[in-house]
Amino acid sequence: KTKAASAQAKTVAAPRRRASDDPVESIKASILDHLTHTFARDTAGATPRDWFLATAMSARDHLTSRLIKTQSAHNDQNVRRLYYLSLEYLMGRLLISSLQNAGVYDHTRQALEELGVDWEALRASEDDMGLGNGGLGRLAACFIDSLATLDLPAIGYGINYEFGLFRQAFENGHQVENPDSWMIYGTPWELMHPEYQQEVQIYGEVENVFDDSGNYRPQWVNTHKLVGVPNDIPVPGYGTETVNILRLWTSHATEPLDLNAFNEGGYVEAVRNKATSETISKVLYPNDKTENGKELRLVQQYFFVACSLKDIIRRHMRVEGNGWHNFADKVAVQLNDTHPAIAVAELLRILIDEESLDWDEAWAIITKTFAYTNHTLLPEALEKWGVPLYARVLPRHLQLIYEINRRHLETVAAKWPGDNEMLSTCSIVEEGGGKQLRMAHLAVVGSHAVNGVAALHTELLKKDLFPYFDTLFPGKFRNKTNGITPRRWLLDCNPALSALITKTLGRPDWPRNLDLLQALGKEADQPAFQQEFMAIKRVNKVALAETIQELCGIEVSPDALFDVQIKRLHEYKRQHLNLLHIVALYRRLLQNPDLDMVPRVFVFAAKAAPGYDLAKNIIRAINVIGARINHDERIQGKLKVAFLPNYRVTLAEKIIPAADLSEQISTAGKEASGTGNMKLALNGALTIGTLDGANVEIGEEVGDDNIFIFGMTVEEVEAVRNAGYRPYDFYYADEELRAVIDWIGSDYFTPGERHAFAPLHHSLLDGGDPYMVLADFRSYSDAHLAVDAAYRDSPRWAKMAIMNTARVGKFSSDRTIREYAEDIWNLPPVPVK
Ligand code: GLG
Repeated sequence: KTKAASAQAKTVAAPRRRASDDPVESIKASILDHLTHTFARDTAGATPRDWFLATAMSARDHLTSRLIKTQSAHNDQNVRRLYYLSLEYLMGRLLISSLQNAGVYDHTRQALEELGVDWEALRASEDDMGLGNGGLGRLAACFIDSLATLDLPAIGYGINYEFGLFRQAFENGHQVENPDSWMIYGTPWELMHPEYQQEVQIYGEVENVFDDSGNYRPQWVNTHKLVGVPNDIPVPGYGTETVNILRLWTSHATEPLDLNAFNEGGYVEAVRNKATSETISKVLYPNDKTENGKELRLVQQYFFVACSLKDIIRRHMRVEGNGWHNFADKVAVQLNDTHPAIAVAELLRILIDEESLDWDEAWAIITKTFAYTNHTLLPEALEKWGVPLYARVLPRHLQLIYEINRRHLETVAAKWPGDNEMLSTCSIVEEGGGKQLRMAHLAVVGSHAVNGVAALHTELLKKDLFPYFDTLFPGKFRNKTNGITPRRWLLDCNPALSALITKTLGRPDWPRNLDLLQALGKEADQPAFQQEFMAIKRVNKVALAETIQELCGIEVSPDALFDVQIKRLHEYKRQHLNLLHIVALYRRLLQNPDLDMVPRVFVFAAKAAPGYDLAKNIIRAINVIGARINHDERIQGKLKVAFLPNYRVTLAEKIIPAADLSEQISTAGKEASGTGNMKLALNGALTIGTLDGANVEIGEEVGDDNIFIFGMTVEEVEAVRNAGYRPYDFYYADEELRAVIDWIGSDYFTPGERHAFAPLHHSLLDGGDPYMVLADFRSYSDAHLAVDAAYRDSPRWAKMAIMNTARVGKFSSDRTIREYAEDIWNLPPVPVK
């Protein structure tokens, strides 16, 4: 029961809201109004969730009027818009960011306080909107925040999954997955718009029919119809009037009941179509970097692309004077990875089959409209679809893709006459062993711009992934180094540091201009500032220590060095390299209990794809070995290992402000960019990392003195691989490494259970150590000795931490989005008055 419960116990119903000049009073009235009239609760019986829902609705009221203003400004001026197509948006909670961006955060806090509502309980009752797997989905969420903040007319399109990424729990150290039913208590942020529903078709077959002019025309017939209903989430910019939307599609059947089937006597059969259609937006696929070619996934992709394109065309054509002639002037579409790449063929189908444009006209519109972002070089992540599956689900699109490819290969042949190998390398269709469609090739061919997500990644993209495409299409490939929104990842998640920054800079507008943080560099040597900065870090660590106690039952000291690795569990990210180092430290401590080392708390958080056995084995190994270390009194608490369950945006917001050290230890060349690295550095954590992805650029910004770089470079990795990498060479050459691996391979940590970590052990040795963990181990361990030495010198560490915060302004997603807008989208801002 909240304090309000007793204070307001006699209030049965709040009066209808009255306008008030006092913003706090009017927010109070609005919250009470929603509590009573939207949710039918009285203040006495209201739970924290009721208060959350009422507060969210009150916040939404602030946004909807600005949303309407924004949309009419865009419509009236017939502006050019950017449409961001993404199968994932990892939004997290929306309450604080909505209030902050709408500029009513302080007033709302005060209103709730005056109502006697427990703020912490209220905000804890919001479920994360976890409609994404990892970096790709979170990037989309940061981007739409920046688009609105920069007053850019933009709409994000995606799927309104009923179940987001699974909720993770541990049982005996094993990951178990539970469904994420984030919608069951309602979704206060979503505005449903049945009037904008779209009907789309799928399956069926292609028939050739005579058209009016006596020509054969292919027609897509006997299709299955689906309906997409949009749910809009308002996306407010920070410090501006603009409120854009994120439009997420929910799938429905066209007819709730199949009357034919019903008349034949089967009620269940009759409703089945409805159930099948609704399956499409049911659940997010939980794979971060593998595509398993499942039909439902392809159907999801097509469904959301087809609905979105129809909606885009509807919006364009309803303006008088608009037509196909100016479509590409008004419409820019960004494909977030190849997941929406079918859009290239779908727009072609519309233009040719439905609008009767000729091929060249249609193709010109398409290549002016689309641009594609690549997020990874890992071969297992590059989408390919079997031709037979495509023939069944999207038969007309398959024909069109073949024709796109035929024309594309003519260009290839003209460039490299007689070179058949070049044809098969560049083809959209992969031959041999069951034909497959290479979606990345389709996306490159159908777009005017293709970008990588960090400087190094873009270089490798041009050199290794699409070597001939860069020659074939000069200038098409560009870099757009990723960024993160400083609103969520500093202002909202680290209020104490934010207040210190505002005070020190003497201005509050740094969340809109992150380069202003540079001025903090002048304070980095000042003992008083260092103390304030590190005192905030310590308070954040105390809070995280409480969370660790709560979630893991492990007691940790806030005086220890908090060493964190938080990201999806993937072999290439090398959580197992971190584990080898932990076991090495443990062994050193057992051999010498008086070893002088800075006490460390290793914090992990990561989900593994449910079908990814090695990743799950690594989770189990960290949990089980960690538990043994945590309970070993011989090492006097110098080492603690905490694996926090159910990593998600909300947990990241808790961990990041409390981190001292940020582990970014992927094998060079494998992590396209990384974005957690940026969030941690911004909050004053130092990076221990390889020269991979955006780590390279973080190093350039903060300077060599303020980062711990170790391990092989991309070139060295390649050279070692070409020379024939043998993990056993490193195993035999390094006594400590050998002892550590043997120990993990023994049943020491799992008495009575042999070979518990066999998959991990196998991967490191007989499996060939594909990500070269052993080759980088010694250099990693040495880098940690340098970390230890730096941390002992508190003023030096404080200075390094401050320098990180001061110098990472480049990684604001505002900078990234400005670059996309200027270089790829040609998209001017439209201020809303
Ligand atoms: C990818 C990459 C990350 C990248 C992110 C956003 O693996 O390195 O930072 O996209 O571009 N699929 C991903 O998570």
